[in-house]
Amino acid sequence: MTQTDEKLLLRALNGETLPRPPVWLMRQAGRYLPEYRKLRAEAAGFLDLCFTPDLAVEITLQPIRRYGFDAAILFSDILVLPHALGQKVWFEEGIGPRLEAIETAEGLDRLSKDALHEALAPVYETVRRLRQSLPPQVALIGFAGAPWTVASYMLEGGSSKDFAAGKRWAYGAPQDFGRLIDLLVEATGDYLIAQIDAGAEAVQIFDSWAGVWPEDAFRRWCLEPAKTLTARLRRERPQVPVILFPRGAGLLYRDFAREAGAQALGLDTTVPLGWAQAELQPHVAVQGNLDPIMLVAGGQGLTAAVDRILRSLGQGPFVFNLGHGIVPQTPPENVSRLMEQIHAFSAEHAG
Ligand code: 1CP
Repeated sequence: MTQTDEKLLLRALNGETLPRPPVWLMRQAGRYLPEYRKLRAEAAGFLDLCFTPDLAVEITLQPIRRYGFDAAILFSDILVLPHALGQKVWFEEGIGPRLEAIETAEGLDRLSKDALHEALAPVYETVRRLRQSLPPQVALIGFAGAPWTVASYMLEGGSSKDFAAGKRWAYGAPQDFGRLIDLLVEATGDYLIAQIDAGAEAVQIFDSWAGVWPEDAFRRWCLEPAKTLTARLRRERPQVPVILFPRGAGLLYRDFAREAGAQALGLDTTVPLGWAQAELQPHVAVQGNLDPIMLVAGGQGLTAAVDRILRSLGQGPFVFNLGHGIVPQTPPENVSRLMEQIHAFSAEHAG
């Protein structure tokens, strides 16, 4: 394939500045779409959606059909990994993810990678089918949670406001906590490589809760694992770009850009655009960072915010996205307006 035939997402991730940036949205499949809610209501449970390739493929394709995004992200969840390591995981209506919390070092010993690929085989099948059914210009993104973010759910037993369980392990029993992080680095690498072999063309690693640590702990539990994982992916599957999303990293985004070794960084909503242009884009492609609530509010505020992002980050290698996942209250027509605006920007800049 000549470079100009290559998919827009892959060109941007590989460092090209494009007249019109590729666009996809984190959590682009999901509860803001009526067609998702319909399938969800008919399914036995959320994990069944993730582990039934017919349903997972259909849900992945729904936002592609409706909006024409430049990339599809595999429909699954970061918590299928603890499930595949042998931890009990379920989703409670109205509450969210629940896990049988690991409370002792012996609890860690019961986790095992032995049945990983067997448990995740339906996810790989979904990836294979997606590669066959996506339109030729649409890139397929595989994903996993970063070790710390996944560990936080494993130790808390679900979502958390203060991450006290994970932090107590990290500060009070760093060796045991390190053992869990090491296991997750390995298992996540195995999992992403299998997604790539099934057809994923880029991978994103979500460290949604990276922003809760002091600097030294951040380096040890977020930056170091990201480096190890990225180095393995670049060594073993060098053709596939890696996007890291250390949400809330603040000034330490700079260290991620210089040290982590990924092709791209996902920026959260708080990262200043001028700073990202000056400090991050010389090192990596960037992705982001519209406030998801701006997409709910819509109107002129949305138009102005999108324009600012396009005019600043668009001057370097850039993928348009949100600064965190799309929220269920998002009016679907606001996403249509966003797409029109990005495509119009492209027409203006091509001429
Ligand atoms: O009730 C429902 O229908 C389930 C809602 C839902 C959906 C649609 C959950 C439960 N997960 C998902 C899909 C999902 N999760 C995707 C699909 C692909 C896409 O279209 O983008 C992805 C990439 C994720 C990743 C994920 N899950 C993250 C990282 C990204 C982020 O948003 O920070 C996290 C932290 C999770 C855990 C999780 N799973 C589900 C929920 C509601 C949560 C978050 C809970 C919390 O805030 O702690």
